[in-house]
Amino acid sequence: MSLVEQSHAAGGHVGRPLRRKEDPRLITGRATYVDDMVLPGMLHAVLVRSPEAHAKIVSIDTSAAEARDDVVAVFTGEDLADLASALPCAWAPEGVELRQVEHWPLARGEVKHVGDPVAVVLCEDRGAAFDAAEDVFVEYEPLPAVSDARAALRDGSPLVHPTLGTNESHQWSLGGGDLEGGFAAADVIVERTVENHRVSGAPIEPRGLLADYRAGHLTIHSSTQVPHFVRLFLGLMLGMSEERIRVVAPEVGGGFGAKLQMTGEEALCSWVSRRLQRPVKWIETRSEHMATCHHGRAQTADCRMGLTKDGKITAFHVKITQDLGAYLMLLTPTIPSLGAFVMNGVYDMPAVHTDIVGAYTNTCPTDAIRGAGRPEATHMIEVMMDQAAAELGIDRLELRRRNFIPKERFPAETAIGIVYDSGDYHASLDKLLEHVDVAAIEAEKEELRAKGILRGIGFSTYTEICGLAPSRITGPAGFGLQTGLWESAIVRVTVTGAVTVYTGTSPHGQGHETTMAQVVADQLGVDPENVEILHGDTGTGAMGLGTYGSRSTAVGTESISRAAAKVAKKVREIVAHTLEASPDDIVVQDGRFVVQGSPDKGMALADVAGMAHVRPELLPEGMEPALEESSFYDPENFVFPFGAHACIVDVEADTGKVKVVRHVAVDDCGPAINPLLIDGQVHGGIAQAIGQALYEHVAYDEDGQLVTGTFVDYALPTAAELPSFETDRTETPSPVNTLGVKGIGEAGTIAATPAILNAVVDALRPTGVTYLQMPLFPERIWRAMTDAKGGA
Ligand code: MCN
Repeated sequence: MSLVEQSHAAGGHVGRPLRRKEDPRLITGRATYVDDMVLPGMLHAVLVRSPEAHAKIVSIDTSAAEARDDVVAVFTGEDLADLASALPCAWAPEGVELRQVEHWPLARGEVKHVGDPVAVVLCEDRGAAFDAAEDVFVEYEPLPAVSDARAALRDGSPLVHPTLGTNESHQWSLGGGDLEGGFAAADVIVERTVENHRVSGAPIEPRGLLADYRAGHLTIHSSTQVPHFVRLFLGLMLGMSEERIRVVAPEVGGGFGAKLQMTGEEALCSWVSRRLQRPVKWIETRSEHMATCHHGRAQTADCRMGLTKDGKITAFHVKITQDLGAYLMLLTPTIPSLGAFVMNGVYDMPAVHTDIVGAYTNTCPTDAIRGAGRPEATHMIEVMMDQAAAELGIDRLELRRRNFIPKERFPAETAIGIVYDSGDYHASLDKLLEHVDVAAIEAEKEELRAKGILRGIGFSTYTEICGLAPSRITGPAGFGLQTGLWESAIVRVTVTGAVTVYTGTSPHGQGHETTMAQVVADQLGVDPENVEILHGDTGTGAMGLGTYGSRSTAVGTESISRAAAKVAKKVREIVAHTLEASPDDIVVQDGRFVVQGSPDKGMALADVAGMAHVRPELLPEGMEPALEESSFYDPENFVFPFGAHACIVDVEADTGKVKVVRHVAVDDCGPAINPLLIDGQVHGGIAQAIGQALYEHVAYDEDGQLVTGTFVDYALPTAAELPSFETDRTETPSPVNTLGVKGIGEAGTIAATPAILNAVVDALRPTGVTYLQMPLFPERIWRAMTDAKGGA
């Protein structure tokens, strides 16, 4: 039994739907976001950004801005010559050489995309800084631009970085099994191009920071998911030793991957603060966010799936063209590789191969947005499964079942050599079908058609790779991200028995203060209300690598649990010593450490803590005083959550407008620490997937002008567009960690888009439409129906 299962069984706090401890301050406006912070002498930074997609900077005239009374300073790229380095280079999978250029916080010589910053204006008043930015006159000489990745790879395309001589940054492949043999053995080969278009993270709170350099030390509050990374890279860029830099992520109003960079603005404002010896605040506007905060997805894939006539997959080949945007951010080239790791999905595929080519375009850089590579891969696999089922004339759920990796096979090594930890794919599909009466939905289709409504149902069965950590695989010796990723934690019990936990993870909406407290509470026999979780501060917290890749539970909470287990062991030894029992007989029961079988013989944590702090002479011989332990946890493997989703849609036959009627999700993230929070994560993820499938699209025109610069053009779904989601779970523990847990933070975005697309295609089949691409805008659907009819 995993630790979480034991807690479930013992009626502990784990497994209970506790409400989030952090919510009262968040929903009563008592939380402190960066923009709430004010320091004496603080300046506001406003960036002057390029309106051109690609242009030579002929001159920048700052004199009019500088002449204004309210302007304190204006800086351009030339002023930053004393930065020790450019922004960090991107990591690449082992053996892949990236063609990349230096990326500076302010452009030098040329701008490469709309929004590329060229100057910064500093004023005491933010409004004045915006006005003054209008007085910075930049003369641009426009250059030819390219905004489409496939076009960028064609001969004769304008070059984003002429010094590289090509728009291709790199090629990379990951595969296993006999691909040629697999296709030769196939009776049917299904080929489709699958689009995962560009989206924005669009957190409610855009990015923002407050940098304060004084007396040789820099403190920067930043709305970031990765404070420790920011400190490391700030040190390198500013030429400062890390112990002089403190990065604090205060309340962070959503990230969705958009805040996992070391950004140019963080480096720029820190540099300005050092130069002017004054605090500098920068708060991103929504339009800036849309144009300059990295986007995600932007992958077009040519997919080929070979199958026998009775539906066994023999080979799967995917060729991805990734739109990198104008520069490589930290993870840009590795995003498709995360998808490639799980390109066989939940299926037993003997041969799988992913080829990736990265193309520069004159657009905002792309990087990780919730799911990062795995929504794209799942979309490719699951759309192809439906297309293959239709071509073979086999029921699409039956096709899936015939190919599922059976549960007896776990831990299951896939064709590319990744080992899936645990899974039961039949069980999650069975559970999904307990909620969805497919026959009844088929019957409803007929009735609704008479009213001009086309009803469709779509499915996806998925797995994903998360718990990003194992250095063995992610580090230079492996084939992943070029860095070891682990987590650390400190668990401290004060003299009065209060528990403080320091974690290196850095939540931005996930509710860690609640779920992490639940785990510690059960280990130490206290109430979760009395466990304080401190995070997001390099100055006081434990070292850690941040929150992304659904890693905080499987890596961060596991690390905390390990440190808490060490504290609990010490407590058991003290109690046993005091009560003259064996430590092995001491158990946590009803909030006390008691002798098993004699619940009246025991001690509360507070009593033990008091003794450990002030009466060391009463402790077992040689034991150090106090109760504090730490842990560094580097797991052996990733974890692989899985599940099955169904989506039911109605499409208006006259207009092509799609309404999601129901979305049912059965997910498995191992034993639940908090089912309420898991539901919240799944709801948010599905909403984001519905957004991608039906409404959201970051679009550029052919010249590289951003067409969707505000929420007027970039449509985020609201509650009005979304149904009430139906969720359920199976719980299959992971053998990788003692808690048995896997991640859930991205599952909704990973699983849901293919279910939606497959549902829309299912709805449209009577009209002759057999395939569609996202985004499923009404016009696109209407045109497909019209074309299928042979033109209106
Ligand atoms: N959980 C649980 N039991 C489990 C597994 C998870 O109770 N068996 C809970 C966890 O304790 C945690 C939550 O579910 O409270 C998510 O945990 P996990 O899956 O480990 O994901 P992370 O905490 O690492 O969060 C990262 C993930 C990512 S990558 C993005 S992007 C994302 C997301 O979480 N961005 C979010 N969820 C978000 N939610 C909000 N509100 N805002 C964002 O920006």
